[in-house]
Amino acid sequence: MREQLEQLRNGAVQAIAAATTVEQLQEIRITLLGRKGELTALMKGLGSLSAEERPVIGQLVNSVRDEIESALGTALAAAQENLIAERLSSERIDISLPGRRPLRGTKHPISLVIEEVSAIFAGLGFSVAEGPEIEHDWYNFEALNFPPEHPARDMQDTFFVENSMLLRTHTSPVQIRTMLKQKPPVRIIAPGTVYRCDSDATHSPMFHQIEGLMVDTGVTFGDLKGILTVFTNQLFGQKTGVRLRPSYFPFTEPSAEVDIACVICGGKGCRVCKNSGWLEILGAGMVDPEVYRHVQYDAEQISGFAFGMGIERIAMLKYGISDMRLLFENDVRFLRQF
Ligand code: 2U9
Repeated sequence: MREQLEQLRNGAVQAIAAATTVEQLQEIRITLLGRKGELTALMKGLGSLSAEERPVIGQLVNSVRDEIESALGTALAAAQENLIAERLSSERIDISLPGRRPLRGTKHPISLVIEEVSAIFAGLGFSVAEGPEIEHDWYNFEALNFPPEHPARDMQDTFFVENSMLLRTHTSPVQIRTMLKQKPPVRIIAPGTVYRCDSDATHSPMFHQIEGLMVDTGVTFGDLKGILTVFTNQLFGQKTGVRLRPSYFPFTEPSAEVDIACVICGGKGCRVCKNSGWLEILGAGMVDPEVYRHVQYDAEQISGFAFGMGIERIAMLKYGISDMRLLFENDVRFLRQF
C-alpha cells in the first residue's frame, strides 16, 4: 500500500508538471482525487489493514492528498495566469495605430469648371437656373427663333423622343422657362448636360454647356463685352487678351464669337490654336427681339445679352487635356489628378 501510494504521488507530480492547460489540470484532479479517483480507491483499502498499520498509512494518504492538492493549486494558478497573459497579448488593440483612411473620390474636371464658372458669375450678380433635359420642341427651338426648316432641327443634330419631345440640344430652354416665370431684371447662368446626334474624336453625343442671360433696361453690347472680359480674365488670368468677331445665331442679333489669346503659346501661334494665336471659347450676342416676343417681354422697354460655352473645351484648355474622350471614360487614374 505504501508503495502504491508512493507510485501514485510520483505519477501525479509528473502529470501535473506536464499539464499546460486549466482543463488538463482539472482532468488530473478528477482522475486522482474524484469520487471514483485513484486515491479514493486506495483509501477504500484502509479497512483491510491491521490496527497498527492503519493510522500510519492513513496519515500517508492524507499527506499524499495534501501534496497533490497543493501541486494542483499552484499549477492551476500558473495556467490561469498564462491564459490571461495569452489573451491580453493576442487580443491587444494598439490604439496608437493610425485609422484606415476611407478612399476619397475627386471631383470630375467638368464639375470643377461648372463650380468655378458659377462662382465667377455669382460675383457678378448671376444666379444658377436649371431645367429638364427632355424638352418640348417649342422651348428648344420655336421660342429661340429657329425657323421650322432650320438645319439644327434636322435628325443629324437632334435626338427626338416622341410627340415633339426631344433631348435638349443646348441649355437655352432654361432661359426661356426663366423669362416665362419671371419679369426683368434677369441675371442667370444655366449649366447642364446637352445632347446632339454627333459622335467622333472631337464630338460627344452628350456634352455640357454653360449659358448665361442678362436682361434689364438699358443693357448694351458694351455690357456684354465688359462682363465677358471680366469672366475670361478671372478664369484664365488677368492678362489674357480677348477679342470679339462677328457671327450669327438665330437667337441673338448682333452676334459674336469670343476668342482669348492662346493659353498655350500666349498668342505666338502653336498647334492648339492652329497658329492663329487665338482660341474660340464663347458665343454671345444681344437677345433677338423675336425671342422676347415668345416670352411676352417688351423689346421696346428692355434689352439684354446672352452667351454660351462648351464646358469640355474650357476644361481641356484649363487643365491641358489633349483628348476629349478622357473626360467621358471616367478612368480613376485620370480623374485622381484634379
Ligand atoms: C436665350 C437667348 C439667347 C445663348 C448663346 C451661344 C451664343 C453659343 C455655343 C458655344 C459652344 C454652344 O456649346 S456650344 O456649341 N453657344 O455660341 N449661345 S449665344 O443664347 C441665348 C440663349 C437663350 C433665351
